[in-house]
Amino acid sequence: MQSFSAFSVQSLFFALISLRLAEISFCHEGFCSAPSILNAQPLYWKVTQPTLSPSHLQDLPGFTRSVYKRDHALITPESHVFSPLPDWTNTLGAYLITPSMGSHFVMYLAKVQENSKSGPPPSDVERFLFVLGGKVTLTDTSGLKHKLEVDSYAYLPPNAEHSVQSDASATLVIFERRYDYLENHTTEQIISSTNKQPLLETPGEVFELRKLLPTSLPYDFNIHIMDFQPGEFLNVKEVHYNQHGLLLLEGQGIYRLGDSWYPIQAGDTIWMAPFVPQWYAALGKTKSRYLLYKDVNRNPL
Ligand code: UGY
Ligand code: MN
Repeated sequence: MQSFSAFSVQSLFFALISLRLAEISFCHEGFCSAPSILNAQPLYWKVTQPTLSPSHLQDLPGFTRSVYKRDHALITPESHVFSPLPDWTNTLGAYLITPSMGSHFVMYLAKVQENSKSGPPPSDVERFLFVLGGKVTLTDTSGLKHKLEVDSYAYLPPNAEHSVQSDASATLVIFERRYDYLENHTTEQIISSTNKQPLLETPGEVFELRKLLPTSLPYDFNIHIMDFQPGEFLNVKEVHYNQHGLLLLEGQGIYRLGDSWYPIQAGDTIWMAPFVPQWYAALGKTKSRYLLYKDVNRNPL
């Protein structure tokens, strides 16, 4: 028994030595890299095993999928630039869509931190905020406090005093627009969450649709939540007067904007100017969900 185990240890030792020698002699041929016991991956493995995954390409110096054109923009996460949000405390913001692009609204991400507090929007500006991560407390005009968790949202009419506070980090996406007043109409504060909104009819289309704001006349924009299963796409190749700000919340697919076709994934933002041809097809293995700003209820003249 003893001689057998001595033999096994000896043969294992020789096997290892010969493997190592084989490795070295292979390396002498000039094709192999350093022995794999030192490196997890052979040298230059990315050349021979390229991946087309966009997240992998984010490692490439100078590479971004972001695009900025006259009638549309794609802003992807590796391009986000955060700086302190004016009038807010302990909050960093990244403006993704602003009127300098041609939009009549702003869309920005706000990363609130411990002991943060929002600043008010400019006068006559309405605000819509949606929680993407963490929790915040909204204090409304009447002083009532509302806990907002992921997937909940609030609409604040123009000049409605309010504040958003947090004692931990959270991320919001916010839309603001100078309210387009209509005689004898006013909007009201709305606080709710996506899952409380009913699914709506989408004649001629297959995606699932929820609207987060009332469709009545006073509201000059709405926020749609649209869900597509992989393989589903817009039937209408849309060209319309309305503008859009889009945040892909889940999934991946191909967005057509004008004559360009973009692979997109969760975290991407899109600006669509009036009349830009637009179309989406959901791909991958999980559902796509996007949040979409759309101006409504006003005569374009
Ligand atoms: O309602 C819309 O305009 C929406 N279907 N557009 C879009 O998804 N690009
Ligand atoms: Mn549209």
